[in-house]
Amino acid sequence: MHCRHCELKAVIYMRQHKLGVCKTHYLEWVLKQTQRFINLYEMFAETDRILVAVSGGKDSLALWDILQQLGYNTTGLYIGLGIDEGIGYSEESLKLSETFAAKRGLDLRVVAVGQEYGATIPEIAKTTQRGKGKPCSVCGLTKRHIMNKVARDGKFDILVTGHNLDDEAAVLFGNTLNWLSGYLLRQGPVLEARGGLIRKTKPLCRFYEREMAAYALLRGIEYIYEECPHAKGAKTIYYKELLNQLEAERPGAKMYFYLNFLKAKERGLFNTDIEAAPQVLGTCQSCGQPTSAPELCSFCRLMDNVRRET
Ligand code: Q46
Ligand code: ZN
Ligand code: ZN
Repeated sequence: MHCRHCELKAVIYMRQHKLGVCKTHYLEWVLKQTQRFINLYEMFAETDRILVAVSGGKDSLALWDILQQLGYNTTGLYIGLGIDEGIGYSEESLKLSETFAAKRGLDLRVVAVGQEYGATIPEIAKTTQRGKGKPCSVCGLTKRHIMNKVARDGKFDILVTGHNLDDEAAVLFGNTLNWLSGYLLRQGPVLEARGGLIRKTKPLCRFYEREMAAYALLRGIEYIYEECPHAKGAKTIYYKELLNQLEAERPGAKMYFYLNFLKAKERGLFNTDIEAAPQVLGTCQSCGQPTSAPELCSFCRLMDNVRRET
């Protein structure tokens, strides 16, 4: 098959767009599309200072690469979780993130949870009730806490993450299956700042996962292929598989599922007056970050627990 725009062979065919393109036109298409989404959802401005959450995976590194090419002012943030599990997951992903930043002369901030807070994610998980089973809930809580802290301390305007369409569709599927209206209301390409929580956006939310894998490959980005070992068996992975089956039968199903959800939200399908009423946020007496709890935020309560148990 030939590229739609030139005589060269197409390197990728996107069934949902009925579009096949060569390497040059694909890379150009990704940049243009990302800029279009940034404008469409009013994600950020040229002058904004952007903090990019990077994990060493294809999506976050591709996102950083795209934003740099588009000329945005970016700084990376890598959070060292201390997850090894025989494959040296954290060590390897840090190395790849550092190499990526060094090659492009970009600024990467690294926060190692173990050094900063005296216990790694698996250690925190072991010592707390919350960590029974998978460490994912303490991991998620810790990452959100650190991302917000670094963004606030560094006076960044916005935090961006590399979530792609497959991620968003899977989360949407889970939220819809359970009709979690609060989560449904908060899901979208932009999460506005409120009460000390930094504004967040997902510039890749309309790209399929395979499109980002192709982008990373064609740009020669070295990323960690392995998923975090704790991702195995996660519900979102199961939902992704189900959605992929649907997509195989009906190209574009994933994309329309997500886009039509965004349209429905815009039209006020959900009762935003009741559901979206922002929780009143107070300030944590220990770390100064926003919290809906009376004294300490959930991260500080978690770390208090860890200190008591160790
Ligand atoms: S939450 Fe769980 Fe992920 Fe943390 S422990 Fe690994 S799988 S990294 S997105
Ligand atoms: Zn071409
Ligand atoms: Zn706190």
